[in-house]
Amino acid sequence: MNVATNAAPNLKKVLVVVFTSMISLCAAGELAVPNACMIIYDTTQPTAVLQGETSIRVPQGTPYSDPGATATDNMDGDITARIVVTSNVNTAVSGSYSVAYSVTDSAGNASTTVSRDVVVYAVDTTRPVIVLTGSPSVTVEVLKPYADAGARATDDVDGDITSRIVTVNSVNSSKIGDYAVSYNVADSAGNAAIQVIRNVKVVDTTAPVITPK
Ligand SMILES: [Ca+2]
Ligand SMILES: [Ca+2]
Repeated sequence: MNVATNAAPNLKKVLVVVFTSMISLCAAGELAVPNACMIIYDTTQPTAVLQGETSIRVPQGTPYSDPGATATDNMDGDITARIVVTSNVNTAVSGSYSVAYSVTDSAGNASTTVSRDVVVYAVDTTRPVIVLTGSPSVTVEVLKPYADAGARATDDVDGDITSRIVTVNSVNSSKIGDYAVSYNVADSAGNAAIQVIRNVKVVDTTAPVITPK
């Protein structure tokens, strides 16, 4: 009988015993050989790190380019190429979406999943509307104070934007003439309302008073 052929199965048994013992010791934290446990028994999960912002807003109908993520592992090093990306982003429809990144190292340890919120917002192309308060045409007596009645503005997206109205009031109530008060406003998307104007006429309808000397 050949000694070598008998030795091989025994060597295999010894190696199995040694290897499983090391794994047990590593699992119990009792193997005091530097890095040995990391080499044979990697229990450290890799780390995925988001690139770019954690929340991104995208106008509806425009392409979305994701900044991605990177991943590293204590044993495998840079494993960015192994990242699995899960995304439900649909820029055709406004709403909230998510892009998730996870990665697994060679030992099968999965990273914590990191994710990014992607908000696809409807693009506002509708002008706000300005509505005058009071009459569009006003007559005031000269030398009497003129108090403008103002206007209100609403937008389909921004709602009440009256406080953003820019009013230009040229009325000089101490001088007879025709004046205008103009109102302009824009919504948050930069759509300007059609300008509204109130005409103000300053007149003198008061008869002079004759005072005897
Ligand atoms: Ca690892
Ligand atoms: Ca609008």
